Amino acid sequence: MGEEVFRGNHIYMVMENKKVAAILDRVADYLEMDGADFRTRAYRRAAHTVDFLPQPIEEVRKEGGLEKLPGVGKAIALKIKEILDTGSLQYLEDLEKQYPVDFEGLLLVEGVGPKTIKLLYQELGVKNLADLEKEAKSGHIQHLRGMGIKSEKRILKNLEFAKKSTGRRLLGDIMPLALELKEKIGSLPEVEIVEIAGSIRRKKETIGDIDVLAVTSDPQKVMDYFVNMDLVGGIISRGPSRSTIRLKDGLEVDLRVFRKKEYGSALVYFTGSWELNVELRKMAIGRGLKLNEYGIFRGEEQLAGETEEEVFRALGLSYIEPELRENQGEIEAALTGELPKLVETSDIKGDLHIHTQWSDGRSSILEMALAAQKLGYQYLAITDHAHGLPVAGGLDETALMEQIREIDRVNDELEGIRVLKGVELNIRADGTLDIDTVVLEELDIVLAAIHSGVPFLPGTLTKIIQDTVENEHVDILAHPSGRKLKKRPAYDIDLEKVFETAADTGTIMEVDGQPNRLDLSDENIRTALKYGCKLSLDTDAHHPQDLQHMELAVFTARRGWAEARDVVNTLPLNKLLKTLK
Ligand code: DGT
Ligand code: CA
Ligand code: CA
Repeated sequence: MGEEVFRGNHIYMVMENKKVAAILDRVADYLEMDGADFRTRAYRRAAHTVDFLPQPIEEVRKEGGLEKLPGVGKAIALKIKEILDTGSLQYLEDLEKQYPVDFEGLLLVEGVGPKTIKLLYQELGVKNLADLEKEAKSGHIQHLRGMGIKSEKRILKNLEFAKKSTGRRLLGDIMPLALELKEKIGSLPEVEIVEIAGSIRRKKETIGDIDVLAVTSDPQKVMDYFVNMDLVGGIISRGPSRSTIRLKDGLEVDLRVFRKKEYGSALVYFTGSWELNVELRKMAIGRGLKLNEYGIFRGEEQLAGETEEEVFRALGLSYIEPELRENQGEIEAALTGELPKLVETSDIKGDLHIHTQWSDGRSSILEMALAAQKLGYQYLAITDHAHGLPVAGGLDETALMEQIREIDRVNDELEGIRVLKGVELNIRADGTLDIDTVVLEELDIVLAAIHSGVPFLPGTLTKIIQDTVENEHVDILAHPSGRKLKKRPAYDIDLEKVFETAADTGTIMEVDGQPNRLDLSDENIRTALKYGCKLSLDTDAHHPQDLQHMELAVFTARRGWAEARDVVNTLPLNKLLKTLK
């Protein structure tokens, strides 16, 4: 199963596409300083298209296809060509000169967007996180137009959070890059085996660095290749069996080479976690053995080492999936044969949280349905935002009824997949939902969620969520904790109380697979399952390509010890419909 990540056709020229996308996105950030308008949206849309392109952007350009890409017109196509030719964009450099601020850093702070950055720069000269902290602490921000004591306090709190997570990257962002590296190194004829280890293999939500293991007949040649790849920004160390490089975007990559008979023990060791390694080593010592990255030894004799299975077996353990290797009970379960049979991507039969152009998505209902069909799904639920969420252009009752009729038409057109009628309700500060129950009764599925910007009274949130979960129309609580990775912690909710109510009422807890959400978290999932909750693994897709994020939801669920039977969207359509309220 460790190899599951590397399945699929992810092998694109991630770096170059990402770079172009990042530049276009940054232009959008600058334009948004004066408020979002059609230009901002055009650059955002183009950036998104390039980011998800299934082939190198250079290739598209050679085929003369730039202007045919969704969201890319003449003007932006010219800008893309300039980036491909020169590696930068004059237009962006001019904007940067006008506002010399650390956008990247400042945007990490939840509640600080381009407009606020402009205000802070013009009024207080804030250029970076350090300036921001200084001005917030000395109480200057509360006096700015549109700000107050509350927003100043919130900035300070979110700033602390952002500072803590700097340096780590999102699994969803790094995974494609790791795959590309694996592909590159694996393409050398001298390389017999190559694998990504470390936190990426354990599918941790954030990643410190990339750890690569290889078995090769010619370490020298492989190391040569590794430190000279075009992605490399600098060499930190270089040796015959281990080298460390820094990629151009700052991320570090370790490559270690081993002999084939050591590979399994090396993989166990460098997959970690550290905490698990310590326990395994103790177990070995308890049996009069020695365990390290080269194998399990009795005296000088290697008893096991070539495969992970034989290393675990030598310690009396059954195979432990990488996602479970956190020393949180998996050793005990492996000793007694009680490890869970973890849910897999191939178990998933549909996606229950999808947005379209009807609210803030980018594609039509039909486009999303066809994309879901390509993944082999039996169903998908269209769950656009309801109108209580003004930023997302949500639907009112009339629009929702119209969408229901449109879904009927789409279903008539399609065969082999069913589009379910749904909505993502917004939970208001008084606990009410933003669509009339008469209309809710017309739907197959109802999601409810809290969204940022709703002014809940302190201490009321847990009760409001519990009431929502009890609501006879609400099937799924979407992204229950409300966290945004690297941006903001979970809302102040007693999730255990929510799980208890959810288990009682049969309300499903979502695992939202957006790369910056992964909400519920692995830890929350384990707790929810202990309470007897069911899960729904969703993507919250706003674009057909986002449907790929199902993998991230599955990884997170696996880290939470979830089995297929815990997950409602592993059910075939008829059984799923019976499970919904
Ligand atoms: P990261 O990179 O912070 O996301 O987390 P990891 O788990 O990938 O950590 P990393 O890259 O420092 O090391 C990879 C694995 O190698 C780690 O999970 C455990 C193992 N490891 C490395 N050095 C040691 C060590 O000195 N002792 C033990 N017990 N394990 C080690
Ligand atoms: Ca690592
Ligand atoms: Ca490392």
